Amino acid sequence: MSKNREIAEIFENMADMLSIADENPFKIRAYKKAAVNILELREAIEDASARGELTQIPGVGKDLADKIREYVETGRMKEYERLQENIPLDTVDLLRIPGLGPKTLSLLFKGLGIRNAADLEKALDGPEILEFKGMGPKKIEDIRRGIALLRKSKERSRLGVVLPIGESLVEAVSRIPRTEGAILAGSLRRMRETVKDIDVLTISDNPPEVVEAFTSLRPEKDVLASGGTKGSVILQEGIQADLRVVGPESYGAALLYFTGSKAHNVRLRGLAQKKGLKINEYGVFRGDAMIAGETERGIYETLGLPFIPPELREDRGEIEAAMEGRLPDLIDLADIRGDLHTHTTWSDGKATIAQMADAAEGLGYEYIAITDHSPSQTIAKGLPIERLLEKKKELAEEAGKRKRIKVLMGTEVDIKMDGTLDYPDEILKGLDVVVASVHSGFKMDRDAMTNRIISAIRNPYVHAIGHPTGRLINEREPYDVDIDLVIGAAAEYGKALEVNGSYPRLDLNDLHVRKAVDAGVKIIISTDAHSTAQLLFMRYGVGTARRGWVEKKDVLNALPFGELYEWLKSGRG
Ligand code: DGT
Ligand code: CA
Ligand code: ZN
Repeated sequence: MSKNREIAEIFENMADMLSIADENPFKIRAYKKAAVNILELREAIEDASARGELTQIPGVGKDLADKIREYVETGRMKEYERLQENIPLDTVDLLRIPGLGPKTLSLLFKGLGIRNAADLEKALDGPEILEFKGMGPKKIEDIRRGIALLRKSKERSRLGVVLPIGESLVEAVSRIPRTEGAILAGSLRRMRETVKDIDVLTISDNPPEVVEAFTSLRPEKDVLASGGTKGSVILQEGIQADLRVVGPESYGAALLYFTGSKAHNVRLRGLAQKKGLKINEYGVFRGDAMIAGETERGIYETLGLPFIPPELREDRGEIEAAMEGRLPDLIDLADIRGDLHTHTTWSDGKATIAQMADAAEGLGYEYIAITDHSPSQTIAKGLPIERLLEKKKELAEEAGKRKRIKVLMGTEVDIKMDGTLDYPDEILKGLDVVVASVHSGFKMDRDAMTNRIISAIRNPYVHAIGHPTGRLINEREPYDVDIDLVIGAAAEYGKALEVNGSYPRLDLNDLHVRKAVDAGVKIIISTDAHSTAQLLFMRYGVGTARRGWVEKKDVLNALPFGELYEWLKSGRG
């Protein structure tokens, strides 16, 4: 594993520490810039270091190159450690609290000696805090909520961060000799939006040897427990991973048990009891005789149930639906035929229209809509009308060159504070795909925000509402909105709601999207990709939709192009 990510993170932390210490802004920017460029490096930074070519990385001068080399060679960076003596990482973490910027934190750090969340919480109760600029009762309440969010984020990590780590771990486990069937279980397999740890299950006739190999896969990590059939480690990314090793006869039972959820398992055990059976992580038993255990399907069968997909196993009615033969036929990643919310270099994306179209074609898509930001999004380089028209020309050219994929001209148009849109209707009318989103004024009260979004739904040229609640998992609470009324309006006006698959968003969430499809609302599952790599976020969106009982028929971007196009054109007058 290359150290690129670790080193980039160290530089980001150093930049934050320097800004809390109120140091030279140029120095701070240098660390930040180096961090970004290291993340974008296409090789292991160790290799560049070995060739003595670190200074060829943009933004890396001699001073930073020395620090990188020191870390590559010794696993330490003295300057980083020296900074931490003064400004602990716990203090840097406080920057993640919305509304608490480096300037304020720097003042609190110096003035009140605030070093961590506990210090900050205490200070919020005292009178001195009100003497700091911008601090009033409302701000203090916001910071309190921010602290709670920060604490939660330390316990549970986001799906899109952990799933790739879990998958590479499963791959490593499957290469251990005398093991087969390595698979993810737990909340990761259920595609929960956040997860506490990584649960891996595998088969072997020699569990202790496999456990031993598991705990020494990567030398950097801590081993919490090792022995018998179970190993537990902390990965270098700071996430716990547990491995259980079972015999083939119990694989299905163990997979079912460790996939959970606990609530689902409890219900299954109850059903088994009623049938005079006992079910545990080894199998299903009648008296002493084991009657199932090898496969999950076999176990469900002994209970008189069809196979229940992991994403549904939350005791949210799936058992009843299974008993009555009305489990949903869930949308699959393979059903997705295109992406209807993406960004390019025309606004704040990293890839060009051509590159995004190529990547989408590579995924086997039939269509992609390019939906850059509208003018209000100045930071995201939203397009004024003249630029939008220029883009339209380039897009038409790109679209004309391609036979396999349709490239659609779209926008992610801002819903302004008063509920009007950031482009006039005449402009929207000329676009293939209009996704309307809220990107500002998050603090509006519930009624105003609800009406604001419903106004957008009423606009005849809007197709869908993007990330309808605005939350950022572990970072920002959703804005206050009556989602039931939004869903009602979408149903009434025949508009779609988005499941944004970008893993910090997953918005709508699983519960909301279920309400939406129950109300007959169509869904778009999109990635909001700002680079070609982010087109792969689709699987998180599909996972969330599956948790929300979404079927193929509910999803617009599972339609063949002709039918989608008809839907896009209908009702636009
Ligand atoms: P999380 O919090 O993201 O790790 O969520 P899970 O569901 O992965 O929870 P975890 O890792 O504590 O346990 C994995 C599975 O093991 C869980 O989904 C169900 C099963 N399990 C754990 N503890 C119990 C228990 O006390 N009773 C039952 N029936 N199942 C349990
Ligand atoms: Ca787990
Ligand atoms: Zn957006």
